[in-house]
Amino acid sequence: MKKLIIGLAIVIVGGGLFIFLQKGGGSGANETASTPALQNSATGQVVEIDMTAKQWEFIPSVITVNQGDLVRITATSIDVPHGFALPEFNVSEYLPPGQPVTFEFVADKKGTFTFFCNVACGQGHSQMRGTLIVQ
Ligand SMILES: [Cu+2]
Repeated sequence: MKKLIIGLAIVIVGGGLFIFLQKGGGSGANETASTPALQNSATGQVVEIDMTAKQWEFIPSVITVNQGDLVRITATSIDVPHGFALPEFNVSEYLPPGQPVTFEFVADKKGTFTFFCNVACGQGHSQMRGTLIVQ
C-alpha cells in the first residue's frame, strides 16, 4: 500500500513537472512567433491604389483598408486640375492634369472618412468626394 502511494506521488509530481516544462517551452515558442507579428502590425501592410480623378468623381470612390495599413495612392487627374484632401490623415495633394501624384499615409484609426477634391474644378466640384473605410 505504501509503495503504491509513493508510486502515485512520483507519477503526479513527474507528470506535473512534465506539464510545467512543456508549458515553459510552449510560451517560449509563442514569444518568438509573436515578435514578428508585432512588427508587422507596427509597420502595416502596404496597400497600393491607382486612382483616377475627373470631373467630378474619384475612381475608385470607396477604399477599404485595415487599421495599420500603409495606404499608398497614385492619383491622376485626366481632365482639369483637381485636389485630393483627407484631413483626418493630414493629406492634401494637388493633382495637375495628366500627371500621376503618389502620396501615402498610415490608416492608424478605424472609421469611415470622406476624402474630397479641394481645388475648384467646375460645377460639380462640391460633390467630388469619396469614402475611406478603415476596418
Ligand atoms: Cu474640385
